[in-house]
Amino acid sequence: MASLLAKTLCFILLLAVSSASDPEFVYDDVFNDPERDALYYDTFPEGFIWSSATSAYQIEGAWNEDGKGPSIWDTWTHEGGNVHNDETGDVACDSYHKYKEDVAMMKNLGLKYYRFSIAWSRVLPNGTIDNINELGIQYYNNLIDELIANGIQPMVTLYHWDLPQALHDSYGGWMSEDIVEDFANYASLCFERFGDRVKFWLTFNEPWIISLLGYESGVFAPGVQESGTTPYIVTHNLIKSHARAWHIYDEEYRSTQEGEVGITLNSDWNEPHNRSNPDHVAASDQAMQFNLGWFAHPIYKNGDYPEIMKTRIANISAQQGYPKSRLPEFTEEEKAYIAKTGDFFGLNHYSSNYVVNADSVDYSTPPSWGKDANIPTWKEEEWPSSGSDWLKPVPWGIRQILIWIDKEYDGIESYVTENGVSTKDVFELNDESRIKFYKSYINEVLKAVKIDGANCRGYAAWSLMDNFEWGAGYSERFGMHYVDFTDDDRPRQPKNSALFYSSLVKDNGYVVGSSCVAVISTSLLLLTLFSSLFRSLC
Ligand code: GBE
Repeated sequence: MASLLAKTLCFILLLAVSSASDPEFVYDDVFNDPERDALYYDTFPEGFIWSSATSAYQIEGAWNEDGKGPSIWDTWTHEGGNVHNDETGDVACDSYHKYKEDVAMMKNLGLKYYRFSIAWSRVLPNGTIDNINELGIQYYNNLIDELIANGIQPMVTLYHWDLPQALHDSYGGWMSEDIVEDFANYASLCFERFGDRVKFWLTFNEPWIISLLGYESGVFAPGVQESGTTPYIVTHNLIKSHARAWHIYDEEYRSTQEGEVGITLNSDWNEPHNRSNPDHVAASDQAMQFNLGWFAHPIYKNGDYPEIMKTRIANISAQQGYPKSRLPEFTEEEKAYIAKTGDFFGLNHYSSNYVVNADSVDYSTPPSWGKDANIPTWKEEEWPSSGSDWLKPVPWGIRQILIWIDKEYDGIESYVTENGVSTKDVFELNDESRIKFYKSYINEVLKAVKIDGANCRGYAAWSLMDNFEWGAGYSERFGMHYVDFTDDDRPRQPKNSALFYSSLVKDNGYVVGSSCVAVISTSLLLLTLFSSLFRSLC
């Protein structure tokens, strides 16, 4: 009797121990390396910021209402031929009229932060400070007040791609240095009018996309195709504009408003295909410098572009017969002004690649950023897919990119300002694929913070709701809420991912799931029962 009892006890204990240590995988068919991919149970540090993100052109609609001036995206979508089915953001989610509903959705999710952007041409219809549209200002005041009344702090992007058309028409927008003054006036106006309540500012969203999709491939507004030259000039002006805005805040507003100003950069992670091959490791670093470093090196380090960009572009330009490097130079004075103008690092991240070193350099013309960077990257066929060709979920990549940023920029305070996944345009509230994405990616952020010590302080899910997905129109959906774009009321419905995200936020991370807890506690209970039974028998 006693030996039978002992055996049973041993068996139950074994069961409990093995089930507690059995690795759990989110994408168990693809990413199932126990060291790398096992789900990690822990919570985020107290005060970790949970948010969701949107942008003005993608949700507001009301494109010409109450005095708003046109932006380059109004022109681009109205022109036809540039967007899936010639869809536009004319109405989008109609958030201009439905912002209270949006705020109620965030509140239901339990979010304490909301990342949105201001449409420059809604507050300054011509882009210039001589004509302020008070009705536009009123809209953002209403939104901000509504947020704060519901206990939600605004995180505001000043520029999410919707340049006032008038500035493009008058001097070529970002292609001209004249933009720096106009952006500075716009930023200053926003700090002045909204800064009493907004403490978290982002100057630009994804300048890499602005420069390369807007002025190199020309697949985004304003559709300029001047590869290998104009994108470098555009970036030069974006960086100068960022630095001006930061200095204005620092000198005129920081002491009274006590907020922070950063920028949001986007990049895939580029994983060395073979980590023990130094060429692959160098190629990975080169890829990261050409993507993030192009902007982050000047802003967070020394006011200048990464060395590898300077030498490569100078050399390739010379071979191509250019009298000087296609990469513009900052003066010493400009470098000093630009260096250290980021209070925190904003990261938008969606996917990853493998990278190896290139065999040779392509000196042919026309020049391009791609030839200058010259890094072969790819995504593995077997990696999971999504509603967007460019987005293959690779959860472990976000951990690596956060580590890279932490190391490269000396432990700078960082925020994931966007991360999320698309599904195709079908009515689907049970969005399992999005739950898997968030569950695995946020878990890797947790590992970066708790295991690797990366100084990441917050996470914003893209997106609060389905919205206008740029060139893809409404055909790719990133929302945690479903929006019916065929209904004039644009009704919103929570998807299952919204419930998942809100419970993760409520737990502030991953608490040991019911299955594991159940096995352990049942075993303990049985153990107690058996031992008292055993004692009474003896
Ligand atoms: C972000 O961009 C944006 O900030 C946000 O506004 C957007 O909705 C979200 O991600 C989801 O895309 O013809 O292959 O060159 C490329 C992330 C489309 C970067 C995909 C647009 C990656 C920018 C079109 N890219 N995206 S093409």
